[in-house]
Amino acid sequence: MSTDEARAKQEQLDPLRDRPEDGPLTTNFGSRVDDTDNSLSAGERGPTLMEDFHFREKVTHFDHERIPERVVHARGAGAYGYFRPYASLAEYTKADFLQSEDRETPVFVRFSTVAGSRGSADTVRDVRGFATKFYTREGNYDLVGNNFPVFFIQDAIKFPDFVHAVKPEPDNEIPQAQSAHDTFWDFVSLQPESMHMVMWLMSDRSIPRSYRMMQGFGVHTFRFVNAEGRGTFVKFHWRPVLGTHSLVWEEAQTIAGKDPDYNRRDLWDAIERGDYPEFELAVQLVPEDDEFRFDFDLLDPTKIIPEETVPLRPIGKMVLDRNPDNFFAETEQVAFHTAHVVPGIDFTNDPLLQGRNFSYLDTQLIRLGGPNFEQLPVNRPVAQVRNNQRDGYGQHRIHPGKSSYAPNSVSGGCPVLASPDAGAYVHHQERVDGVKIRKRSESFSEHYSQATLFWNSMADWEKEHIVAAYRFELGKTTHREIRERTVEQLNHIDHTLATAVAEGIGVRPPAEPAGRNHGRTSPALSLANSPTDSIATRRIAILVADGVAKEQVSALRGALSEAGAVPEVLAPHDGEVRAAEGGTVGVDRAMNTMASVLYDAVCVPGGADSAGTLGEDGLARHYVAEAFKHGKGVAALGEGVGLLRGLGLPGIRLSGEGDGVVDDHGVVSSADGAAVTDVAAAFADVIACHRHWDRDSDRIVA
Ligand code: HDE
Repeated sequence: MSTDEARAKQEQLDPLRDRPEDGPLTTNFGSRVDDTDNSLSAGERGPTLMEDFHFREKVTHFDHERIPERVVHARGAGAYGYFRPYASLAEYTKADFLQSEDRETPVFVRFSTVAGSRGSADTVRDVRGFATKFYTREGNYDLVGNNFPVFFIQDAIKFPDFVHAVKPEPDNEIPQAQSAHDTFWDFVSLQPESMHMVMWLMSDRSIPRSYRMMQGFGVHTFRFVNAEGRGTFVKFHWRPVLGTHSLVWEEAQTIAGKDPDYNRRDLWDAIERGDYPEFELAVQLVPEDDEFRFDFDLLDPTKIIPEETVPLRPIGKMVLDRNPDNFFAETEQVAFHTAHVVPGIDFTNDPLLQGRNFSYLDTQLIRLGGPNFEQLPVNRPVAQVRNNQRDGYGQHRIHPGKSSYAPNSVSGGCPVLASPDAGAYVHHQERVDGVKIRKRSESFSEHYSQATLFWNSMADWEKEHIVAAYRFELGKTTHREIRERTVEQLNHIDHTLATAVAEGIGVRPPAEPAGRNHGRTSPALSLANSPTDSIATRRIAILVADGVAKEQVSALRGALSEAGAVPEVLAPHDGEVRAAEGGTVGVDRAMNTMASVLYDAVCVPGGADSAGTLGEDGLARHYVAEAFKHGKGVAALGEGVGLLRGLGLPGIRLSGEGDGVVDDHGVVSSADGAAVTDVAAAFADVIACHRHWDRDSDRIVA
């Protein structure tokens, strides 16, 4: 962190950190303890005594350690950091933290999955939460977003139904953290407003490679308000500096078993290494006069404003540079609330947002045990808190004086009210007329055109993945009518999509389209258009065995590290292997403790003995074949090329002797004479592309 302001939150937390080395073991009331292994008993073999206060306190506290997990977004990972605007946004908002490029605001971010329990796997097909708490000088501002820009439903009153449908089924609590089951598809197939969001869910966006490589969206249209009281509609976007990248479905499923903490670990490790995740905050601004200029309602949270219609305006950058000290105290107890706003940021009448403004406070009361959760260290604002709210479980504040009401005279009227000029929050004045009515606005009634826009904007490989995802998920449903109804819905989005899905799930394809595809696209929606210019923080497995060409390993390692990647040497066993040139090469990890799916790319250096041993080793062959199957960068040098040949990678040309460096569909191979630096450069290029989808990888058995 660079400024005092950015450090304000950590300075507040510092005195609260209890370190075990600071003194001897004590009870919770401070009495020192000389034995914590044996309970006090009547005789060595006798019963435990009630008067053993240490035993009772220790066990009672343990008995009460658990709190309810979040009803949604139960599994998450958090980090601290800071946010800094690029320039003043005073023209649009008076929010203090957006007034100057010199202002750094501390933040805490929690990323999450939605459907699974606290202990579920990270890489399930799901939406990801992206919730940011800005500890501003005017109080906490929470931007509680997701990695998709739209939502499943338009009105918060349907949220309990939606969540009941996606959660494990109530009779047997199966399946965990999956939407691939009857109740989810039953609900969404009866719910055309879900169709757009479900397209996102079936796309690779729902299996991010990393929390550091996914976008975040505020989803709703919010409102900026400037010092003159002028409102401007605003949509918030977080854009990862490393680009937006995803796993493939088979890989995600394997990772769920090999490393269920994959995304959590990735975030933690990156911050520990000093590879601080960075996200740019961008906004789409719409003048209030333009509220009705779109062919959808700005208040409808199942719609995006295409970036091509209203361009993104980058307004600042967030850097996450500190892991929490204690998962429970910080990541579990952090309490976000959409109604935590600061002057200059206001709501709109989006019915989903309006309902969220109720739900988030309500849920914290049960989850964190009462109304004083805002006093928990991670939730405490750096701004001063002063009011007449009193008592309740876990009250940490001591409020001297006689009055706890307003108006009062016994305390001289204190605490006094603030004026808007002194920073009081004043709700934006918006004229509202209407009859009391339970009715969805007509302007919310069109549900397919943006799902079509999303589909039309996908690259061919993205479309293939989407069709495969629908087939997988619907293939897990047992009610035929659910499958048929979903295909009918898809036919409103695109006929080829509906047909392709129907063919995979044993449903008769629709005879003709339900409507005409409008043909519009939004290139910004495709992952194919995400930046592919960096290999920073990519994990690369270098496979070695006894007799490896040490110089190649060092040169590869050096070049890849130089470019910011994280290469690791893996061998059939831990410790070290013998080098062809004499001496040894250190091993970072034994191959059996890791898996190819945990790396972004795999490389086999030369050395006849090493390549020969690995070529006979099923695990090593599997590493390369699986990486190939998942479209990852693969490289081999010298005799290492033999291992690739042995795998018979379909449709790939490998270099022969004297061929130099060959890059064929992201498989880099080189003969003995080629300079390692050239191989490393070609390898870096193919890794930066993230994945190579034009391979014939379906024929690979990995
Ligand atoms: Fe949430 N949501 N949500 N949600 N949500 C919760 O609050 C809710 C919605 C989001 O890391 C809960 O503290 C309703 C949209 C995130 O702690 C709960 C509706 C978006 C997180 C709740 C929505 C989100 C939550 C559960 C429909 C993206 C995790 C625990 C109207 C813009 C925050 C909690 C964290 C968590 C209610 C829909 C994002 C129950 C009623 C849309 C990132 O209050």
